[in-house]
Amino acid sequence: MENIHTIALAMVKKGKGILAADESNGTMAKRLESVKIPSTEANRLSFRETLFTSPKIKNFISGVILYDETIKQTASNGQNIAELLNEYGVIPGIKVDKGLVPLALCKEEKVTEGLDGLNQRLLEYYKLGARFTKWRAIYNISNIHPSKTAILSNAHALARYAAIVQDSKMVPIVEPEVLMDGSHDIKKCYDVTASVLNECFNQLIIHKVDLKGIVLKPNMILNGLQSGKKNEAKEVAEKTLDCIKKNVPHDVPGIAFLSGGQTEVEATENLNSINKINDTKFMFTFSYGRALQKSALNTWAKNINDKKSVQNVFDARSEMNSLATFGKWNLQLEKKAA
Ligand code: 5MM
Repeated sequence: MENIHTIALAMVKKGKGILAADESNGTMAKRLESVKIPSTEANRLSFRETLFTSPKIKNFISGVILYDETIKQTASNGQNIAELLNEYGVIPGIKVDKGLVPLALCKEEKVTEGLDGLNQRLLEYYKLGARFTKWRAIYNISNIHPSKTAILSNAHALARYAAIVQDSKMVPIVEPEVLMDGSHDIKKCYDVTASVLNECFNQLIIHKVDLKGIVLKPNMILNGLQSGKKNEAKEVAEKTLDCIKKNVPHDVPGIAFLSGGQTEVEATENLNSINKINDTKFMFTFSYGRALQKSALNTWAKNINDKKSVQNVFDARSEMNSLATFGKWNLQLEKKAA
C-alpha cells in the first residue's frame, strides 16, 4: 500500500534524486531569457517535456517537482503531465508555496506565504496525480541576519505546511534554504544553518509532523559567494554532515540537497564527498534545479527541436549525480560524460 513512508523512501532511494522543475513563471522567464528564448507557455512546456521524457530518467530521477502551470498542462501525446511522469517511473510532486513576501518589521527578510486554502489546493493536486509537495523558506546571512523573527516565522510556516500536507496523504519536502549570497565564511553558514534546522524540527515536532514521512531539502554548508574563499569538497562534506547529524532527528529518511547557485560539477562533487563519508542512516541525494538543468537548457536553446541532444545532456548530468549518491563519482567519469 502506498503511504507517506513508502513514498518518502522512494523519493530518496539510493541512486536516484529529485528534479526541481518548479520554477514559477517569473523565474522561468529569467532562465529562458538568459538563453534568448521567449518565455511562452508552449516553450516552458516544450523544454520541461523534453526532460521528463528523456530515455534514462527512470534510472536516475525518483521524482519531479512541478509548478502549478505544468501539472495542469497536457503533454504532446495527450497525457496529463503527472500521467506521463508515472509512465516514466517518476513520482510527480508539486510546489505549493505561493512565494516570498517581505517579513513585516524585519528589513530585507522574507517569509513564505501560501497556507490559506492550502488543503483545498492539495485535494486538486492529489487528483491530478501529485504525491509529494514542496515549500521553500529562505534566510539571508549578514551581520544582523537572519533575525530570530525570520527563523521562527519561517519554521512555523514550514511546520504548518508539512502538517497540512501529511493530513492530505502526501509527503512534504521541507526546504529551509540559507542563501549562499554574502561575504560570510563557512563557519557562519554552519552556525546559521544549525539554528535554522534546529528551529524547523522544533516546530515540526510541535505540529505533530510524522518525521518518517518528510524529505528535508537543505542547503550545503558553504562559504558565502562574495567571501572570495574557495569551497573545498572535503570541508563542505565534513561540515554539512556534522551539521545534519547534530540538528536532524534520526527518523527523517532522507536529505535531498538544493544546489543553491553552485555550478553543476560543484553540486555533484560536494554530494559525492558527503556520501563518501556518510556514517549515518540518512540517505543523501539531490533535489537540484539549476544544477540539473543548466547545460540542458543551453543545449536546448541552440536548437529547440533537437530533443535527443538535450536529453543526452540531461541524462548525463543525472547519471553523474546518481553516482554521487553512492560516493562513486569522479572527475574522469565527468570528463567522459561530457
Ligand atoms: C527550481 O527553482 C525553485 C524556485 O523557483 P521560484 O523561485 O520561481 O519559486 C526552487 O525552489 C528550487 O526548487 C530550489 O531552490 C532548488 O533549486 P536550485 O537551483 O537551488 O537547486
